[in-house]
Amino acid sequence: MSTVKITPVAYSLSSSTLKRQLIPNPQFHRRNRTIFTQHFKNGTQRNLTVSMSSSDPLQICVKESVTTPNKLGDCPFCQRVLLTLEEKHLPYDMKLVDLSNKPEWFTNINPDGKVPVVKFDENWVADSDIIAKSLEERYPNPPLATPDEKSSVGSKIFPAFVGFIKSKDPSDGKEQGLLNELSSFNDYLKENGPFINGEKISAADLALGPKLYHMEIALGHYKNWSVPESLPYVKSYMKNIFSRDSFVKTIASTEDVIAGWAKHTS
Ligand SMILES: N[C@@H](CCC(=O)N[C@@H](CS)C(=O)NCC(=O)O)C(=O)O
Repeated sequence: MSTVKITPVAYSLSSSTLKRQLIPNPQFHRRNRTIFTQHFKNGTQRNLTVSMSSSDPLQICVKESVTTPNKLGDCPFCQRVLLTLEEKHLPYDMKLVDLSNKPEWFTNINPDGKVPVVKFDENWVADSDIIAKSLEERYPNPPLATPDEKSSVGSKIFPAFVGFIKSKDPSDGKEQGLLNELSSFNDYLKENGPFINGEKISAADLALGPKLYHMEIALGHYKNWSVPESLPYVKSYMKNIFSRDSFVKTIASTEDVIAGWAKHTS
């Protein structure tokens, strides 16, 4: 359960006084702070800041493993958000969701039925892209934002991988499509790496890393395919990201990734 810290007040207030007299002021509701406006009988008013400290765990709903109960599953979008939380050193509570039998409490939170979902203040927010942006805005340190002009680097790799894994016809050009995307990324990293934004990891790497992990495992298993040696910058980028503490802590098992892609290959 999150605790609420009240900072700083010039006088003491009982909790009943707080309930009676403090009205959240939406105009000031931003980042991890809410500013309440206290109204006095004589018509005067005063603002009080109520803040979530960065030690309060954020609630996040993620996919549960399909092979091992009570373990994190194989959703790359969930891992992206978990990586962001880890890299920002933010504590969190994971709620595992069985996506094959979604519980009612979860569909009440998110009628779309998709994970990840994160609770900010009293609202559950869906979609890894929106969540990552919101985390950056609320918890700017350490900064992880990728500059706009670099934020879509590598973004065509995942759709190309999905096209290839679903492909039944070896001559349909899907493998070559993936190789072309990886090759452009290799050239980019050679010039600009080791990460998308240069020396430091950023949001775009945290989005791409889990997708490359799925690509490596699923294509290795279903197509006996791996990233060619001719793309050394991509290979070392993957090794670098997969070996980070944040990645190791939030990684899906090989078995779950293989099980997750099975329906796309039959
Ligand atoms: N665009 C969403 C995609 C999330 C998504 O597709 N999640 C999958 C798991 S990897 C899901 O919840 N699927 C459940 C369903 O569609 O019923 C994001 O970035 O968060």
